[in-house]
Amino acid sequence: MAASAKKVEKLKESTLIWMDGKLVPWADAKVHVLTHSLHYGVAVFEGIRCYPQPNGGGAIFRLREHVRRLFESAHICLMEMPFTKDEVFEACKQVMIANKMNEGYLRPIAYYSDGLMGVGAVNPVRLTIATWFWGAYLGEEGLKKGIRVKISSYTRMHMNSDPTRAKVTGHYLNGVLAKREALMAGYDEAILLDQQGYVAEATGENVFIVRDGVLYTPPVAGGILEGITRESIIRIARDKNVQVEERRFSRDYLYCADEAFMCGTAAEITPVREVDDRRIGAGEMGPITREIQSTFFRAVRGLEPRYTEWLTPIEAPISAEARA
Ligand code: PPE
Repeated sequence: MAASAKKVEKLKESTLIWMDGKLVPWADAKVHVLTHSLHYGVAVFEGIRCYPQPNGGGAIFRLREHVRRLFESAHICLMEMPFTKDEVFEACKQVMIANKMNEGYLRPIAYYSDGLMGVGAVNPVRLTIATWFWGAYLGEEGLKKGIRVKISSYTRMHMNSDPTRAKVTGHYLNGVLAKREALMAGYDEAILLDQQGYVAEATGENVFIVRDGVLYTPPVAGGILEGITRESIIRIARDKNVQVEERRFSRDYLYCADEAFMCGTAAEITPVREVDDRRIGAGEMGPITREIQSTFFRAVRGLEPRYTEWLTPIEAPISAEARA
């Protein structure tokens, strides 16, 4: 069965959702049907992962950077956030603690609530933070063996039509159409080209390729989302003395890569074994991808001292004496 079929499972609910400063039961976290953002697609959001740590607690990966990007997305969309960055930072931790979870995916979303209708209406902004358990986004098998990808017939939107730097719900029409097209054609994921025809990104991931030992990824200036996982990978690779170049490349260059992978908070680091029915490298996870993926998974789980600055513990670490 295609890896895509596994994704239609029910969401693994948590108990409480943070809504405008209060924790409410999952089933009560509702909005009005005339919520402005539902009609016009202007809501800014983040996807953040919390991973279990060696002390039994959990830690949120690169929380500061995610909160910063949430506020930048709001700034780009002229949306006034009703809470400060510090409050959102603390609220994300609080959601994990309140749900007694040390592992999960956090989804903060700020949106225009109901009140007035019309494109020009500016309703009060509301903020919600939910969490649920999300396993391997592109399938466990995909994570180990790699996925099959299709270059989409949809083009990534131009940064002057939609500010691609912002993580806005409305952008995801482009992603949803590309993803569904790819799934219906029997692939696991789509890669979109930019307005000039160069590789941009996938529907929820940034793209990397390896050729002759060098890592290449499209530059942020090309109108992609500046992924936080992407940035972490660049740092991990350079720390391993792997050369990284942010450079545009075409789809045929991608076909001829030695290795390819995609990365994102949800997808983590997922190897690509085939693009448009062309085998990439040996058709399995390549050695550089494996090395980076393994360091990344150790880093998020608190096993790489060099990267502990990326982790925000959700509660005070339990000392060895206290655990004994
Ligand atoms: N590009 C896009 C278009 C994108 O949506 C994501 C994240 C990335 C790149 C990678 O960004 P980062 O998570 O900072 O490394 N996609 C989120 C949404 C997935 C979903 O289905 O919802 C995510 O991974 O959380």
